[in-house]
Amino acid sequence: MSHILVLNGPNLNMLGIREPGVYGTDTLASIESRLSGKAEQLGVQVSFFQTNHEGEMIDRIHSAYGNVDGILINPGAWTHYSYALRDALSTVGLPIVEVHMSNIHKREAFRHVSVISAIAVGQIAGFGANSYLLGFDALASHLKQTDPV
Ligand code: CA2
Repeated sequence: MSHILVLNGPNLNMLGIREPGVYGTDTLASIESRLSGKAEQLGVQVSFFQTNHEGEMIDRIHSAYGNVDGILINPGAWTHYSYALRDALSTVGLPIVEVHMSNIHKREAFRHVSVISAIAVGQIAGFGANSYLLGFDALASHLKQTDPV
């Protein structure tokens, strides 16, 4: 059974609590519970982690090495500038799917750049909470294609 680690970066613990106009009314806990349902449907194991601390995120990614098959990540604002996060993701060599609730390409110019995309299988942005479910589906089917047993 494939194991997917779902990572969320800074401020995403505030989902559904502040700025519902930009990021919707779903809380991170409700998104994680929908992902757990999807994982069960697909026969995939799932683990979750959120932090506001870059070093903690990097440590979690290092400990994923050898223990999970793929990573679904919303890196939050780190997306746009964290070479340390990109290096950590690249170092573990796992398939990565990058997700964003908002369409970062139609927001401020600084959000148009992702330093993560180049090391990801792909990016999904702009579908609100559904970006996570679409990204999870995409990663699960990518893992199935690369390891059909
Ligand atoms: O659209 C996304 O998912 C983002 O990754 C969200 C990040 C933002 O910096 C990226 O450019 C795009 C921000 C997450 C902040 O989340 C909040 C949630 C509720 C209230 C305030 C912030």
